[in-house]
Amino acid sequence: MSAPDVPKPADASKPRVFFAAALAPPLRDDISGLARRVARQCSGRPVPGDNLHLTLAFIGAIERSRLPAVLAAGSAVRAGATTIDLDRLGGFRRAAVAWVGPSAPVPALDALAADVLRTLGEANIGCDARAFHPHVTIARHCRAMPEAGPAGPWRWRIGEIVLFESPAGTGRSRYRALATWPLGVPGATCRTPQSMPGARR
Ligand code: 2AM
Repeated sequence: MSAPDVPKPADASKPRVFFAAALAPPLRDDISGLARRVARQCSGRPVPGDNLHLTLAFIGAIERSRLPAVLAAGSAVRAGATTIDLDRLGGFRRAAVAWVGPSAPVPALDALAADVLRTLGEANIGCDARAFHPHVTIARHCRAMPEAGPAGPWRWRIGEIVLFESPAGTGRSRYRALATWPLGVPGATCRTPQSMPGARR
């Protein structure tokens, strides 16, 4: 995969970025419905459909000058597409969030996250080193935790990865996709909003 032009982030100084797999319709609509139900039960706030994702590597605030290296790292990911089952509902009490995720380890998903970490490491880009616990956060600011247990299952084919910018400050803001790479297509160029049809420059 080759490195693309660098898109301009909303905050030009220090964008806060992470690599993730993003939910797309129609699955996104199903999980949005679940998010609304769970948020109601937990007295929390549902995550907007556009924001539903599974984080693969959280980089955090980074100098704008480092973005080309982050994009090159995304282009160096070699892992292929994978399919997972979202079949468990749970919560992280300390973070006051509810999530849906796979009930058992998915080696191909672990390998994808490890591959992203590898390319970031090779580019000397630091990121959150906590163990990988794959989950899609569906509700935030939960005053109660959801009853943990089986959910769905919803089958999800993860065919691409996205570099997102998370606007700092407001908890209600939408993430912005800076670039997207198809998985398992060696040599593929990433798509950026600038190169997408109808995108504004
Ligand atoms: P969460 O969904 O469990 O809150 C953007 O913040 C995304 O990166 C979220 O999916 C968040 O996980 C994840 N993330 C991982 N490590 C993070 C960190 N140290 N700080 C903020 N978000 C983090």
